[in-house]
Amino acid sequence: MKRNLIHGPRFGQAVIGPPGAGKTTYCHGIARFLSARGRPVAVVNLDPANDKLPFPVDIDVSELVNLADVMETHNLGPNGGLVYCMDYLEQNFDWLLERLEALQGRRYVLFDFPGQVELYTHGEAVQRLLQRLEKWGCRLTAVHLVDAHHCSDAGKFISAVLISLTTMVRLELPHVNVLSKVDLVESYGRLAFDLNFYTDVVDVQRLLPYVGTRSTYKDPGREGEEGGGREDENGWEEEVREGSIEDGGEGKRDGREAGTSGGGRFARRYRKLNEALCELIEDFSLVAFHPLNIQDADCIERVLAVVDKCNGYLLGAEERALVGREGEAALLSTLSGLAFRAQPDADRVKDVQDRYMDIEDRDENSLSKNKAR
Ligand SMILES: Nc1nc2c(ncn2[C@@H]2O[C@H](COP(=O)(O)OP(=O)(O)OP(=O)(O)O)[C@@H](O)[C@H]2O)c(=O)[nH]1
Ligand SMILES: [Mg+2]
Repeated sequence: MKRNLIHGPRFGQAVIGPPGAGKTTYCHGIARFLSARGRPVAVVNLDPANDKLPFPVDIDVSELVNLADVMETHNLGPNGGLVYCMDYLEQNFDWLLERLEALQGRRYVLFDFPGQVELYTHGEAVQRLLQRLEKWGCRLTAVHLVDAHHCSDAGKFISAVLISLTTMVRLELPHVNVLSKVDLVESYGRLAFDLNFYTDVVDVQRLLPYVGTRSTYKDPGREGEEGGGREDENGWEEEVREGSIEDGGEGKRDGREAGTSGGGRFARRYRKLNEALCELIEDFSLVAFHPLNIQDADCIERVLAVVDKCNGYLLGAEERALVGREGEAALLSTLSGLAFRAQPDADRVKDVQDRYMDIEDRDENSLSKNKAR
C-alpha cells in the first residue's frame, strides 16, 4: 500500500449497472477515447460470467474464478454462482492487487463489474472490494449505467431510479448515473416528456399517470379514470384500450399486455406503490442522469468531465502537493459531493435530445408539458 501511495493515487471508474446496460461497451469505448488523447488506461474485467470477452482486457477475473466452473462444482444457479464468485474475488484481493501493481505506468483503471443488481443493492462483497481498492489508493467513481429504453415505461423508469438511488447510498463512492444508449431512447415508443425530465429526475411524480402503460406516451386526461374492463380472478383488469401511438390506433385486448393502467385491484395497488416510491426518490433528491451514446465523442467528453471531477482526477500532482494529504481529502469530498448531485447541463441535454429524439410532430400532450416547469 505504501509503495503505491508514494507515487500518488491511482484513478479510475467502477462501471456498474443492470445486465445489458452497456458496461463492457462503455469500458472499451472510454478506453479507446482516453488512449486516443494520450491518457494511459487499463481495462479490468471483474465479471466472471464474461467468458467470451468482446474486447481485449488487461486483467481478467476469469483467470481466478469462472462462473461456469463455480456453478458446476458447487451445484449453483447463475445468481448464486455470481455471488460466490464475487465473495471469492474479495477473499483473494491480493490476486487483483498484484496484477494492478504490475500494470505498466500509472494507468487510469476501468473496472467492468457484473450486471447482477443484487450485488449492489443487497450483497456486501462488491462494497468491500471497492473499499479495499480505495484503501490501496485507488480513487474511484462509480459509474452506474441505466439503459435509456427504461424512459419509455414509467414503471420501469421509477424502478431504475430506485436502483440507482439504493446503489448510491450503499456503495458510498463518488457516483455518476448515466443514461446509456440514448441514441435508442425512443426505440420502444415516444417519450411523454422531453429528455431533461428523465435526466434531471426532479419531478418524478409526474410519471404516475403513465404508470402501467407500455409507452409513457398516454393521454393523461385518463388519469384516475376507472378502466371499463372487468377484473380477472387475479385482480388484473382486462380492458380494451383505445388506439394508442404504439399499436397504430388498433387497441389491444389484454390487461396484462396493456399494463396496469385500468382500475383493477392490482393496478390500484401498483399505482400506490409507485406513488410511495416517487415520494422516496424525491425526498432523497440524489439521482440525476447524464445521457450517453458511446459512439458520440461529445457525449463521452461530457460524462468524463463529471466523472473526473468526482474522483479528483482533475487535480494535478501540483495542486495535490499544495493542499497536502488532508487538504486533498477535504477538497475531494467537496468536489465529489458537488458532482454527486450534479444535474446535467440543460442546454447540453437539449443538444442530445435534438440529435436522438424525434420531436417534430409532438402535440400539446407531450413535450410542452415539462417546459413550464
Ligand atoms: N445503440 C447503442 N448500443 C449500445 C450502446 N452501448 C452499448 N450498446 C449495445 O448494448 C448491448 C449490451 O452491451 P454490453 O456492453 O454487453 O452490456 P453489459 O452491461 O456489459 O452487459 P452484461 O455484461 O451482460 O451485464 C451491446 O449490443 C452493445 O453493442 C450505445 O451507447 N448505443
Ligand atoms: Mg458486460
